[in-house]
Amino acid sequence: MLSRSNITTVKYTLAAIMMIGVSAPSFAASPMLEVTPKQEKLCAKADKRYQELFPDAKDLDGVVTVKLYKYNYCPRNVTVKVGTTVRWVNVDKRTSHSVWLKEAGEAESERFFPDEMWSFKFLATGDYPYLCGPHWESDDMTGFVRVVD
Ligand SMILES: [Cu+2]
Repeated sequence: MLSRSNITTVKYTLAAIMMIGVSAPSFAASPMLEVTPKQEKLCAKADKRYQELFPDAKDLDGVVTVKLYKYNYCPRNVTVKVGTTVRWVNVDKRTSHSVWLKEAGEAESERFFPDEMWSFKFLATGDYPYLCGPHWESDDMTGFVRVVD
């Protein structure tokens, strides 16, 4: 996670670049994760599976759902308002996963199995990269939550 002082440095650097008339990069500092076309397809399937598994699921105020499917978090990047609960739902067929907000200093979640879920309420703004304990190294199973005011 960027520290406050790093963020300030980035802002001043961007301001300096703009003052000398060079166009600023398109938020090059953004640490949001790349989403490949393959991941987009997998996430479309994950959405379908979620609807099949939980046909009665309702969109709840203050809750954002991320699905876990074939070593991916879907969507991989989410931006939420402070106070939002993110609910990670495993829609895989047999693999268990976890959510580890490691850079925020949180403990890794329990491994949760198909049809199970795990939630975390974000009480402070900031960037929260996270990973799946068993699969981040082998499958780059990582995700990102940006919490804004
Ligand atoms: Cu995993």
